[in-house]
Amino acid sequence: VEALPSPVRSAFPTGFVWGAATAAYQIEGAAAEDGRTPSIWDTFSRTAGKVRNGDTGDIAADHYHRYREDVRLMADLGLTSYRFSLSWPRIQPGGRGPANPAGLDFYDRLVDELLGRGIAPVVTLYHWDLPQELEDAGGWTVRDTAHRFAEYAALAADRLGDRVATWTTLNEPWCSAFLGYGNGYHAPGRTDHAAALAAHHHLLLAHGLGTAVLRDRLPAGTQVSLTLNLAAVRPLSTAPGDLDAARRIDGLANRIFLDPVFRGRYPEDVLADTAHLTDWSFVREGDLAEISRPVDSLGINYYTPTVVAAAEPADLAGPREDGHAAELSPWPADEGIRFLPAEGNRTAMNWPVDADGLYELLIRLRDELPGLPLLVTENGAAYEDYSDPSGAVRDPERIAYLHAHLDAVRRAVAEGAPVRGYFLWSLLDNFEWAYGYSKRFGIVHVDFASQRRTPKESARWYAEVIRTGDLPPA
Ligand code: PNW
Repeated sequence: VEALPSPVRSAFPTGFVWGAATAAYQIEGAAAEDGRTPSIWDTFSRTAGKVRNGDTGDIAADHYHRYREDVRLMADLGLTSYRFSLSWPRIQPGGRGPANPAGLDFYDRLVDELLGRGIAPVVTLYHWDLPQELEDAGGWTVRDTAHRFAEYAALAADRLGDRVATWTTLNEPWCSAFLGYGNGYHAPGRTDHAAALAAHHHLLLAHGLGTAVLRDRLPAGTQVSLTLNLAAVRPLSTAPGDLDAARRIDGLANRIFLDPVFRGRYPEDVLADTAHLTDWSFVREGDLAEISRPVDSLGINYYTPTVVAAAEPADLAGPREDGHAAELSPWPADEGIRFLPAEGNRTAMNWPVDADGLYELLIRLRDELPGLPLLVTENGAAYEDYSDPSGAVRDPERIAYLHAHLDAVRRAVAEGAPVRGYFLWSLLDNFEWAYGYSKRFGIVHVDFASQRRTPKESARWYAEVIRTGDLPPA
């Protein structure tokens, strides 16, 4: 580190939001309590072979019963904000009809607990737990689901809008559409790239309709946002084939969201690249006006960059040499594209650590969406479980990961990227989707047998960053 030119060192701006993030299905448990009905993740996790070790979110980190203790942990960390999601089937069982008061009561108590400790709630309406009944009626592949979402948004806003100042419609619609309906790695587990593109559009429509509802019902000044897992796409080389692969994946990861939301149109090249899968007739007159309603900020989740190249002729030639069937791709229309790991150490997810990707993304957004406030709504890493019998949990790799990424944020801020805050993923070890409890992203260790919480060394490190508003010397 000493040998490198020293980066611009400036503390984070005053008022910088220091947060941590979670999602309902990953931490709450209480899957069948107080009127909650199953979501697609309950169904999916009960389907053999979909989630590692057959894990489910039935109990998870039992946050539904332990939220007071968890908010106390947040206060000990010095968090100024907490990003969490609402469980749609808890608030509106079955995804239709009136609100379930008992479900809303839980979030009401949680919000009050947070505010009582000076922590600002940042609410995500949809972090992947679609009511199963709506999936049975077609899920995100049908247009009606977007209207159902707007109705659900109204129920949540009416109950919590007087105290929640920041709302996010969707978390990572890329995952909902392309992992949920494309390769089926996530719920509902469908494998149909044309359906994934329809789902993509209806998710964006839900964002637009939901934004309208929130604007209508929430007090003036309430912030409405959307969180995307944009990709820091890099071509392997400057060879024309590699550059074209990067253009195509940039289209399917980034511009397929940014263009409709911020410019009111779908990118022509993406429409052309996917024309053999769908004619996009699910896009109706007026949809793009709905989708491009102004938002107050953009949330970005970042973990690792995406390196792409043109496939080598051998890759296209038929069965793989190792005899295994090629894995299904989440990407519609990625024929002829190879995905390569970036350089760098790997986390327990096998995701290479590369903080420059976050810097590149923030600088790009600074340039392409001038003036739009940005929030890093997720960033963090899974590592092995280092808990030891003495109770200490040392996680030096996580500290190094966070240090590098916060430094990337700081560099981008110093160069004018309007980043207003950072939410670490995650507060607690939790249900890591298809990986179940086998991957731990928390800065607080959870013993899933006893539900005992133990702050890891990274939690103390983060608390110190928050306290000083600066990074310690590496
Ligand atoms: C995000 N991928 O998920 C989610 O928002 C979190 O709920 C999750 O726990 C976190 O990142 C860590 O995984 C992703 O395969 C899951 O590209 C999978 C992918 C991306 C994001």
